[in-house]
Amino acid sequence: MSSPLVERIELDELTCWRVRTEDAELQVAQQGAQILGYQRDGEPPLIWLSNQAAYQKGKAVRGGVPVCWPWFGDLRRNPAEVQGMHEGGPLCPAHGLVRELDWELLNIDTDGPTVHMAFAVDSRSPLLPGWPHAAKLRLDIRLGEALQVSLTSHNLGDTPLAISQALHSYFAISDIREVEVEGLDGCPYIETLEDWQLRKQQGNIAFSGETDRIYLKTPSRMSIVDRAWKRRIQLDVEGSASAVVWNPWIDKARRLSQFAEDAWQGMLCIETARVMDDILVLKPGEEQRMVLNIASKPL
Ligand code: TA6
Repeated sequence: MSSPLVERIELDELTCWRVRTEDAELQVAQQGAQILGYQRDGEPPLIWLSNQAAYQKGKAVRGGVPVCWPWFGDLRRNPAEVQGMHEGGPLCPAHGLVRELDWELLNIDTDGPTVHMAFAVDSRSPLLPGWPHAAKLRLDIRLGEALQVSLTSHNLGDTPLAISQALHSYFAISDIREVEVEGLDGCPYIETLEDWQLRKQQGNIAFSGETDRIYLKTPSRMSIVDRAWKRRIQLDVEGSASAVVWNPWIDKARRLSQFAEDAWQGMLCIETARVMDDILVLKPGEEQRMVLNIASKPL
């Protein structure tokens, strides 16, 4: 059994790490503590990364697992408590303020065949524009037989914090027209493409057009069933009861940066989240963790 190898690499403007264990490889960028790639030997990648990805300071890389925090999506579409944390002003980017920041690498350690990396960002340094609150955000990545990603929010201030967040995971699939998402049957969801109407999922999710849904009261396990690649990407979560399911399809794909015209066919976002009626409300001193475990199972 060879011991894991961790090497620091530069991808254009970004400092990254490549982690090699006995049967898998992972790449992570210091910017956003963003997982850029994850692949297990002998199978296609599990995490999708755009073949037009740009590795530039201050610009989110298309693909991987961007961290959306301290709000998800358009701040104006968030619950009032989350909106109220922002003091207004022009800087209000989609998906919050941390995916384009360099996070601090806290440590890299190995435990036998498993590698653990920990990153953190402190909202007081650098100050997050328009969000004047004291909080610490930590991302723990554990690569072993599966990939575990934990996002921990810690309220360091003396007033409550209301946060929406997501691990905006892009998964690699054979063909969006052939895969299904299992596990969300019966869950309510917000259909963001049709006036944010509330609907209810019937059976597995299949895809035949642009899909951008916020699922609520979600279970602890959901899967992408990919028969062509003879695998199930199994997602087990803790500390989350909401998830976003997104594929841009043809027309929106043309409007996305760092996104080839046909890239919509080979990717699917299942985003482990705390959004809408599932936002994070942290009392002073409180911390809460959201955990995503990504496993590949043969079909
Ligand atoms: O999570 C789904 C979504 O909000 C989509 O509406 C789309 O905008 C996607 O995120 C990508 O957002 P980004 O800012 O990374 O281009």
